[in-house]
Amino acid sequence: MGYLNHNQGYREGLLETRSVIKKDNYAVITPDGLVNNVVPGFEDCDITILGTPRLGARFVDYLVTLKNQGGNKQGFGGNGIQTFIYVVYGKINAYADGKQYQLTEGGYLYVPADLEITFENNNNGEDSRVFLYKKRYQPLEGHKPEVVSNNVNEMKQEAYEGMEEVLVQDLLPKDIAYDMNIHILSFKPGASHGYIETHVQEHGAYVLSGRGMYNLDNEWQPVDKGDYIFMGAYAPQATYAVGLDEPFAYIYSKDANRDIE
Ligand code: UGY
Ligand code: MN
Repeated sequence: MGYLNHNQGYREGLLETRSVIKKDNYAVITPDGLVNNVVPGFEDCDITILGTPRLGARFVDYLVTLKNQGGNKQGFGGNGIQTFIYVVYGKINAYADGKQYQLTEGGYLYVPADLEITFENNNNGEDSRVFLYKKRYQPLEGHKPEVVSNNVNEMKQEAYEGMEEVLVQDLLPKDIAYDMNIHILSFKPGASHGYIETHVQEHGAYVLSGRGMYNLDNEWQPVDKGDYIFMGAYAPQATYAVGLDEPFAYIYSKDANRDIE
Protein backbone atom coordinates (compact mmCIF):
# COMPACT_ATOMS: atom_id res chain seq x y z
CA MET A 1 0.00 0.00 0.00
CA GLY A 2 2.89 2.42 0.67
CA TYR A 3 2.38 5.54 2.69
CA LEU A 4 -1.14 6.55 3.50
CA ASN A 5 -1.99 9.92 2.07
CA HIS A 6 -3.74 11.55 5.02
CA ASN A 7 -6.03 13.69 2.91
CA GLN A 8 -7.03 10.65 0.92
CA GLY A 9 -7.52 8.64 4.12
CA TYR A 10 -9.78 11.35 5.48
CA ARG A 11 -11.78 11.45 2.25
CA GLU A 12 -12.29 7.69 2.26
CA GLY A 13 -13.23 7.54 5.93
CA LEU A 14 -10.07 5.58 6.81
CA LEU A 15 -9.27 8.00 9.60
CA GLU A 16 -12.67 7.86 11.21
CA THR A 17 -13.81 5.40 13.86
CA ARG A 18 -16.77 4.73 16.13
CA SER A 19 -14.34 3.80 18.93
CA VAL A 20 -14.83 5.93 22.05
CA ILE A 21 -12.64 5.73 25.15
CA LYS A 22 -13.78 7.35 28.39
CA LYS A 23 -11.29 5.94 30.85
CA ASP A 24 -12.70 4.61 34.14
CA ASN A 25 -16.18 5.17 32.72
CA TYR A 26 -16.95 3.33 29.46
CA ALA A 27 -15.44 2.44 26.11
CA VAL A 28 -16.52 1.14 22.74
CA ILE A 29 -13.68 -0.47 20.77
CA THR A 30 -14.53 -1.30 17.17
CA PRO A 31 -12.76 -3.96 15.04
CA ASP A 32 -11.24 -1.42 12.60
CA GLY A 33 -8.81 -0.09 15.22
CA LEU A 34 -7.66 -3.38 16.74
CA VAL A 35 -3.93 -4.05 16.69
CA ASN A 36 -2.04 -7.26 17.41
CA ASN A 37 -0.23 -7.49 20.74
CA VAL A 38 2.55 -9.88 21.65
CA VAL A 39 1.69 -11.77 24.82
CA PRO A 40 4.19 -14.36 26.12
CA GLY A 41 2.80 -17.90 25.96
CA PHE A 42 0.55 -17.27 22.92
CA GLU A 43 1.92 -18.78 19.70
CA ASP A 44 0.59 -18.55 16.16
CA CYS A 45 -2.22 -16.28 17.33
CA ASP A 46 -3.42 -12.78 16.56
CA ILE A 47 -4.16 -11.45 20.03
CA THR A 48 -5.67 -8.10 20.97
CA ILE A 49 -5.89 -6.96 24.56
CA LEU A 50 -9.24 -5.24 25.18
CA GLY A 51 -10.45 -4.17 28.64
CA THR A 52 -7.68 -3.91 31.26
CA PRO A 53 -6.96 -2.06 34.53
CA ARG A 54 -5.51 0.71 32.34
CA LEU A 55 -9.03 1.33 31.10
CA GLY A 56 -10.53 1.06 34.59
CA ALA A 57 -11.38 -2.67 34.70
CA ARG A 58 -10.47 -5.17 37.40
CA PHE A 59 -10.26 -7.89 34.76
CA VAL A 60 -8.52 -8.36 31.42
CA ASP A 61 -10.33 -9.33 28.20
CA TYR A 62 -8.68 -10.50 24.99
CA LEU A 63 -9.81 -11.36 21.49
CA VAL A 64 -7.64 -14.15 20.10
CA THR A 65 -7.59 -15.58 16.58
CA LEU A 66 -5.87 -18.97 16.63
CA LYS A 67 -4.16 -20.00 13.41
CA ASN A 68 -2.92 -23.45 12.35
CA GLN A 69 -2.21 -25.26 15.65
CA GLY A 70 -1.80 -21.96 17.50
CA GLY A 71 -2.83 -21.34 21.07
CA ASN A 72 -1.37 -21.17 24.56
CA LYS A 73 0.38 -24.38 25.52
CA GLN A 74 2.46 -22.84 28.32
CA GLY A 75 -0.45 -22.20 30.66
CA PHE A 76 -2.65 -19.15 31.23
CA GLY A 77 -4.05 -18.11 34.61
CA GLY A 78 -3.59 -20.03 37.86
CA ASN A 79 -1.76 -18.71 40.91
CA GLY A 80 -4.78 -16.73 42.03
CA ILE A 81 -6.04 -15.83 38.53
CA GLN A 82 -9.26 -17.42 37.24
CA THR A 83 -9.85 -17.70 33.50
CA PHE A 84 -12.72 -18.12 31.05
CA ILE A 85 -12.61 -18.92 27.32
CA TYR A 86 -15.53 -18.73 24.85
CA VAL A 87 -15.40 -19.87 21.22
CA VAL A 88 -16.73 -17.13 18.91
CA TYR A 89 -16.17 -19.37 15.86
CA GLY A 90 -14.17 -22.45 14.95
CA LYS A 91 -13.09 -25.38 17.06
CA ILE A 92 -10.45 -25.65 19.78
CA ASN A 93 -9.14 -28.13 22.32
CA ALA A 94 -8.77 -26.73 25.82
CA TYR A 95 -7.21 -28.45 28.81
CA ALA A 96 -7.50 -27.95 32.57
CA ASP A 97 -6.83 -30.20 35.54
CA GLY A 98 -5.68 -33.05 33.27
CA LYS A 99 -8.93 -33.07 31.22
CA GLN A 100 -9.50 -32.19 27.57
CA TYR A 101 -12.49 -30.13 26.41
CA GLN A 102 -13.41 -30.00 22.72
CA LEU A 103 -15.08 -26.63 22.24
CA THR A 104 -16.97 -25.56 19.14
CA GLU A 105 -18.80 -22.27 18.45
CA GLY A 106 -20.63 -21.25 21.64
CA GLY A 107 -18.55 -23.65 23.75
CA TYR A 108 -16.81 -22.35 26.85
CA LEU A 109 -14.59 -23.35 29.75
CA TYR A 110 -14.19 -21.65 33.13
CA VAL A 111 -11.07 -22.55 35.13
CA PRO A 112 -10.71 -21.60 38.83
CA ALA A 113 -7.77 -19.62 40.13
CA ASP A 114 -5.71 -22.57 41.38
CA LEU A 115 -5.48 -24.14 37.90
CA GLU A 116 -4.00 -23.16 34.56
CA ILE A 117 -5.74 -23.46 31.21
CA THR A 118 -4.01 -24.41 27.96
CA PHE A 119 -5.64 -24.46 24.53
CA GLU A 120 -4.92 -24.94 20.85
CA ASN A 121 -6.69 -24.57 17.55
CA ASN A 122 -8.27 -27.76 16.20
CA ASN A 123 -10.16 -26.53 13.13
CA ASN A 124 -8.66 -28.47 10.18
CA GLY A 125 -6.31 -25.64 9.22
CA GLU A 126 -8.99 -22.91 9.48
CA ASP A 127 -8.74 -20.11 12.05
CA SER A 128 -10.75 -20.12 15.27
CA ARG A 129 -11.57 -17.09 17.39
CA VAL A 130 -12.02 -16.93 21.15
CA PHE A 131 -13.03 -14.31 23.69
CA LEU A 132 -10.74 -14.76 26.68
CA TYR A 133 -11.02 -13.35 30.22
CA LYS A 134 -8.95 -13.38 33.36
CA LYS A 135 -9.50 -11.87 36.80
CA ARG A 136 -7.85 -12.22 40.17
CA TYR A 137 -10.17 -14.38 42.27
CA GLN A 138 -11.51 -12.99 45.56
CA PRO A 139 -11.63 -16.09 47.79
CA LEU A 140 -14.44 -16.77 50.25
CA GLU A 141 -13.63 -19.07 53.13
CA GLY A 142 -15.35 -22.44 52.93
CA HIS A 143 -16.23 -22.10 49.22
CA LYS A 144 -14.41 -23.22 46.08
CA PRO A 145 -15.42 -22.79 42.44
CA GLU A 146 -15.20 -25.76 40.08
CA VAL A 147 -14.21 -26.13 36.45
CA VAL A 148 -17.31 -25.41 34.29
CA SER A 149 -17.78 -26.24 30.61
CA ASN A 150 -20.85 -26.18 28.36
CA ASN A 151 -22.11 -24.85 25.03
CA VAL A 152 -24.61 -21.99 24.94
CA ASN A 153 -26.32 -23.59 21.91
CA GLU A 154 -27.40 -26.41 24.21
CA MET A 155 -28.54 -24.17 27.06
CA LYS A 156 -31.96 -22.68 27.66
CA GLN A 157 -32.54 -18.95 27.33
CA GLU A 158 -34.62 -17.37 30.10
CA ALA A 159 -36.74 -14.23 30.04
CA TYR A 160 -34.61 -11.38 31.41
CA GLU A 161 -36.25 -9.51 34.29
CA GLY A 162 -39.67 -10.74 33.15
CA MET A 163 -39.27 -9.53 29.53
CA GLU A 164 -39.95 -12.23 26.89
CA GLU A 165 -38.23 -10.14 24.20
CA VAL A 166 -34.93 -10.04 26.13
CA LEU A 167 -33.32 -13.41 26.86
CA VAL A 168 -30.46 -14.25 29.19
CA GLN A 169 -28.15 -17.20 29.72
CA ASP A 170 -26.02 -17.54 32.86
CA LEU A 171 -22.86 -19.38 31.86
CA LEU A 172 -21.61 -20.05 35.42
CA PRO A 173 -23.49 -21.39 38.44
CA LYS A 174 -25.27 -18.83 40.61
CA ASP A 175 -23.23 -19.98 43.60
CA ILE A 176 -21.47 -17.77 46.12
CA ALA A 177 -18.20 -19.64 45.49
CA TYR A 178 -17.90 -17.65 42.22
CA ASP A 179 -16.93 -13.98 42.50
CA MET A 180 -18.27 -13.20 39.03
CA ASN A 181 -20.47 -14.60 36.29
CA ILE A 182 -20.56 -14.54 32.52
CA HIS A 183 -23.88 -13.98 30.78
CA ILE A 184 -25.26 -13.66 27.27
CA LEU A 185 -28.05 -11.12 26.80
CA SER A 186 -30.03 -11.28 23.57
CA PHE A 187 -32.45 -8.52 22.54
CA LYS A 188 -35.03 -9.29 19.84
CA PRO A 189 -35.22 -6.53 17.19
CA GLY A 190 -36.73 -3.43 18.84
CA ALA A 191 -36.35 -4.79 22.40
CA SER A 192 -34.63 -2.79 25.12
CA HIS A 193 -33.61 -2.83 28.76
CA GLY A 194 -36.49 -1.90 31.05
CA TYR A 195 -34.53 0.92 32.71
CA ILE A 196 -31.10 2.54 32.73
CA GLU A 197 -28.94 0.45 35.05
CA THR A 198 -26.53 2.24 37.38
CA HIS A 199 -24.55 -0.30 39.39
CA VAL A 200 -21.22 -0.89 41.07
CA GLN A 201 -20.39 -3.95 38.94
CA GLU A 202 -18.21 -3.69 35.83
CA HIS A 203 -18.77 -5.35 32.46
CA GLY A 204 -16.56 -6.31 29.55
CA ALA A 205 -18.89 -7.18 26.66
CA TYR A 206 -18.23 -8.62 23.20
CA VAL A 207 -21.02 -8.27 20.62
CA LEU A 208 -21.83 -11.66 19.08
CA SER A 209 -24.65 -10.67 16.72
CA GLY A 210 -26.82 -7.83 15.47
CA ARG A 211 -26.57 -4.17 16.31
CA GLY A 212 -27.88 -1.79 18.89
CA MET A 213 -27.88 1.74 20.21
CA TYR A 214 -26.21 1.82 23.60
CA ASN A 215 -26.73 4.48 26.23
CA LEU A 216 -23.41 4.69 28.06
CA ASP A 217 -23.29 7.39 30.72
CA ASN A 218 -26.14 9.10 28.88
CA GLU A 219 -24.28 9.23 25.57
CA TRP A 220 -25.81 7.17 22.75
CA GLN A 221 -23.31 5.00 20.90
CA PRO A 222 -24.06 2.75 17.91
CA VAL A 223 -22.66 -0.76 18.47
CA ASP A 224 -22.31 -3.62 16.06
CA LYS A 225 -21.28 -7.28 15.85
CA GLY A 226 -17.57 -7.58 16.68
CA ASP A 227 -17.47 -4.47 18.90
CA TYR A 228 -16.13 -4.59 22.45
CA ILE A 229 -17.83 -2.52 25.16
CA PHE A 230 -16.37 -1.72 28.56
CA MET A 231 -18.83 -0.50 31.19
CA GLY A 232 -17.07 0.68 34.32
CA ALA A 233 -18.43 0.77 37.86
CA TYR A 234 -21.49 3.05 38.09
CA ALA A 235 -21.56 3.84 34.34
CA PRO A 236 -25.27 4.28 33.50
CA GLN A 237 -26.13 1.71 30.81
CA ALA A 238 -29.04 0.52 28.68
CA THR A 239 -29.58 -0.51 25.08
CA TYR A 240 -32.14 -1.21 22.40
CA ALA A 241 -31.69 -3.52 19.45
CA VAL A 242 -31.91 -2.06 15.95
CA GLY A 243 -32.40 -3.85 12.61
CA LEU A 244 -35.02 -6.41 11.73
CA ASP A 245 -33.03 -9.49 10.87
CA GLU A 246 -31.22 -10.82 13.92
CA PRO A 247 -31.12 -10.33 17.69
CA PHE A 248 -28.59 -7.99 19.24
CA ALA A 249 -26.60 -10.29 21.54
CA TYR A 250 -23.48 -9.91 23.61
CA ILE A 251 -21.45 -11.99 26.04
CA TYR A 252 -20.32 -10.11 29.14
CA SER A 253 -18.71 -10.56 32.53
CA LYS A 254 -20.09 -9.18 35.78
CA ASP A 255 -18.49 -9.27 39.22
CA ALA A 256 -20.77 -10.80 41.85
CA ASN A 257 -21.19 -12.24 45.35
CA ARG A 258 -18.58 -10.15 47.17
CA ASP A 259 -18.56 -7.03 49.33
CA ILE A 260 -16.48 -4.08 48.13
CA GLU A 261 -12.99 -3.87 49.63
O1 UGY B 1 -26.44 -7.90 34.14
C1 UGY B 1 -26.36 -6.73 33.83
O2 UGY B 1 -25.98 -5.86 34.64
C2 UGY B 1 -26.73 -6.32 32.42
N1 UGY B 1 -28.14 -6.27 32.27
N2 UGY B 1 -26.08 -5.10 32.02
C3 UGY B 1 -26.07 -4.70 30.73
O3 UGY B 1 -26.63 -5.38 29.85
N3 UGY B 1 -25.44 -3.55 30.44
MN1 MN C 1 -25.28 -4.04 33.77
